[in-house]
This record gives sequence, structure tokens and C-alpha cells, in this order.
Amino acid sequence: MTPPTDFTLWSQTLCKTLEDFLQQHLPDTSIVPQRLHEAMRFAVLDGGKRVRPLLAFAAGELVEAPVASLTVVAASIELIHAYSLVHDDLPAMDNDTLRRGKPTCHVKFGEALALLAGDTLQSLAFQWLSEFSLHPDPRQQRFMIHQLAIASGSRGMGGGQAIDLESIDSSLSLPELEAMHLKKTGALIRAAVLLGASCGQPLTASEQRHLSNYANTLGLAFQVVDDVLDAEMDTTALGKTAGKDAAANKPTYVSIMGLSQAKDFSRELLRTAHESLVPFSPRCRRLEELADFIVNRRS
Ligand code: GRG
Repeated sequence: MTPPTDFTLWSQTLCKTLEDFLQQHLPDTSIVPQRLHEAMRFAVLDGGKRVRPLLAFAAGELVEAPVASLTVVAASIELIHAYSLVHDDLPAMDNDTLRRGKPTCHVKFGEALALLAGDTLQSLAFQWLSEFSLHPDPRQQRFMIHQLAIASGSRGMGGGQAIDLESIDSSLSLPELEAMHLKKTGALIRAAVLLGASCGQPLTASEQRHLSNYANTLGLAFQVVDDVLDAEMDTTALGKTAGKDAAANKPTYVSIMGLSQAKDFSRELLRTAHESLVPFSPRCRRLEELADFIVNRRS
């Protein structure tokens, strides 16, 4: 067996920190309404790559942010992500039955409870972001709450999902596809990076531009790779239904560019992401490694 790399150990340690926080702070299943709390915990705990939380932790390392603040930010962002997956899987949207290698939330708990679980996970994210002290300057904390609200709302993830649903059976140009994914997938990835970097020392305006460029580029790269994996991998490897985009006749990077060019594009985006981090060297090591992980992942 090959020994775990330093990056693996780093990510495992922080995933454990995240998991402990989630276990402790998600409402307990003994509290009324028990079944809703079961559904919320089912949707969040024990699954997923935790890419967005890790991005928040890694961005926090640029600014010497305290792990306690980063954990709250990371957990809140994962709640928003989990809620989006629960709603995305509903019959009214993607109508999927498998997620993270388990039945989807509505398959296990019914549609009504899955809807409520998604809604209440979203509320809980903002509860945590406003309840814990994340920064000595309260304006900075307000900025974080505001950023996450925009990223998950109609100008971000929710809006991107609406455009995605409208695009079924239609053709999109590459710039239109990119604009959709910058919202649907990119906005939350960007928020993870920016919120993590908001928990510590202030960045200069130039550093903020570079970090923003990294976050946008990586958000796009994440989606390009997601499209490639949907076309290339099988359901067992992905833990969710493979080949869904083609079956639903959705425009993707693979349908527009072809598989080989989509892969080339993801590598080009990876190079751009790395270049954006140059001003932060060597504090940006984890952000570099996460970019590599996102582009080279197989699930
Ligand atoms: C009702 C306002 C409102 C919004 C609903 C459903 C929805 C918003 C948004 C859907 C957003 C969505 C599901 C985007 C797909 C992003 C994506 C590629 C998810 C998969 O992420 P991974 O691979 O999943 O990080 P894991 O399971 O590893 O966490």
C-alpha cells in the first residue's frame, strides 16, 4: 500500500474536523420533528468529497484564519451544497434516485420531507454564519453572510439551476454554457474560497483579484470535469447516475466541444488557476493541490 500523501493527511484531518462539527451541530434526531432531522442529517453526513469545505480551509491558510471560524464557514457552505443536491435530485428537477452511493433524500424520506430538508438546511447555514463569531470585525462577518446569500440565490446557484432547466432540449453557445455554470456550480465554489479568505488578515486589492480569478477558473474547471466524468465513468464509480446529461439532452462541455477537447480545456483551466496563485506562494500550496485534485479526480 502506498503511504498517504501530505495532502491526503491534511484533507482527512480537516474533513474529520468538519464531520465532528456537523455531527454535533445538526439538529439531533431525538428532537421534534424527528423525521425531518433524520432527513437533514442523512443529506449532509457521511458522504461527498467535501471539496467546498476544503477550499474554504485552504483559502483560510492564505490569511492565517483561525480553524474555528473556518470550520463554521466550511460547514455552512456544505449545508448549502447538500440542500442544492437534495433539491436537484427531486422529481421536479433531475429526478434521480442515487446520490453519494445512497438513495436520494426523496427516495428515502418522500418528496415533501426532502423539500423541507433542503429548505431547512439552507436556513441552518445562515443561522450558523450569523450565530458564531467568525471575525473580530462584525462588518467582515456581515460581508460573508451577504456573499453566501448572493452565491446561493437567483444571481448565483439558484439562478444557474433555472437556466439549466430552461436549456434542456435546446442548444447553448459556449459563452452561454460558461455563464450558466459560473452561476450554477461556480458561485458556491467561489463563495467557499472568498469566505475562507475573509476569516483572517485582509488581502490587498490585487490579491483579491488574483484569488477571485482562481475561484472563478476553478469553478468552471469543476463543471467541465463533472461533464467529462458524467460521459466517461459508470454509476458505481460516481455514486450517482452516470450519463444523465446526454439522456436528458442537456448541453454540456462534452456535447459542445467533444470529450477530448473538454479534457484539454480542463487542463488549460488548471494552468490558469495555478497562475492566479503565484502572488500567494508558498501559502497557496493547499489551494494548488485542491485545484489538481478537482481536475484529476475520477468521481
Ligand atoms: C430552489 C433557489 C433554489 C435553488 C435550488 C437545485 C439547485 C438550486 C441548484 C442545483 C445546483 C447543483 C446541484 C449544481 C451541480 C453542482 C455539482 C456538479 C454538484 C456535484 O458536486 P460534488 O461532485 O458532489 O462536489 P459531492 O457529492 O462530492 O459533494
